[in-house]
Amino acid sequence: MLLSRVLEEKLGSLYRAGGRIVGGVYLGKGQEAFSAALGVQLQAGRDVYGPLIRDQAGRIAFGEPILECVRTYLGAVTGPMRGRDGNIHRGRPRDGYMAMISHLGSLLSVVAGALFARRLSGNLKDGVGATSIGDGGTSTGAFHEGLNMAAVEKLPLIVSVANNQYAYSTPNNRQYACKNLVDRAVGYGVAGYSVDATDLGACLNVFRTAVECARNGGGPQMIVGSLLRLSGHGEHDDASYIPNSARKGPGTGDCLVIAEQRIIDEAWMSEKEVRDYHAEARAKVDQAISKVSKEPSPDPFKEGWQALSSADLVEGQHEA
Ligand SMILES: Cc1ncc(C[n+]2csc(CCOP(=O)(O)OP(=O)(O)O)c2C)c(N)n1
Ligand SMILES: [Mg+2]
Repeated sequence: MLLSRVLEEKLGSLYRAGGRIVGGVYLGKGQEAFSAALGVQLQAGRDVYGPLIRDQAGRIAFGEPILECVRTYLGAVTGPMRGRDGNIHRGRPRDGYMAMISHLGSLLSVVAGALFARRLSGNLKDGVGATSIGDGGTSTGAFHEGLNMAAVEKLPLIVSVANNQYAYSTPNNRQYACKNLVDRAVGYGVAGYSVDATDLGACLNVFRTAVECARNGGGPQMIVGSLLRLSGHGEHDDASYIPNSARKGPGTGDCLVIAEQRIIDEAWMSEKEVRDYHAEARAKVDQAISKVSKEPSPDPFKEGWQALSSADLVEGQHEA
């Protein structure tokens, strides 16, 4: 959570400084607990993961080195997309780590499809798949089609719904008319859970339970976490449409601050140890940025045009 926060703050400042980052920067500020709590339950190699734009913490928890993130944002040819696709559109699909297409539901059927393909070829074993969606994304056709298919096939799919109260500038009361988004799980015959996504302990518990259920044949699991988006939609957006009144009250706090306070209150760590972790995270991020800054961009005369830019990523092809 902390490494994700520090990394994203750095990416945000590089974006605002101009020139270093092409395309947008989308942050998961305030969603780290919900995202990381899912990521730590998954195992690279065994499971499929399709993270979305607010899942930097989940990506790190899943095992993605921060260098892969920095190389993608800075367009280095050494990155997983060889500097050919930016920011959150990165992954290693051959390893079950899906490259994001869109934030609006399309990854649900991609992850469901990967699980189905593994089952048909006898490779699924006890693997599960997970992806995320926002409150706005649950209104899209892709979300409903994907979830229905996963439910009918009883696929071991975990869908984490981060209800951060806004879809860009659209508030919840203009987004859906059911009482709670978790009601949508019932309609598809899917197990549903609600959690305060600013509470790290609660998030860890709910994802542990859901992933275990999916591994043991319980079919799709949908977890709705409530929180508030603590950044703009992207760094180009100042979120001035969020009224101050929405920033108060339970479930609107900063999960990282809350988790650190709890760790100190419970005497699991001293304040100094927490500060040391901050310094360590800053050093790791600075090191990664400085290393990647010296790495080359792609050479258009040498690059091919595969959708997944390295030959190594394309199914069935390997670099010599
Ligand atoms: C078809 C389409 N329309 C619009 C967009 C731009 N867009 C990307 S994410 C987003 C809002 C998503 O809101 P939500 O699902 O609540 O996720 P959050 O951003 O809050 O994490 C929009 C409008 C898009 N990517 N695709
Ligand atoms: Mg939202």
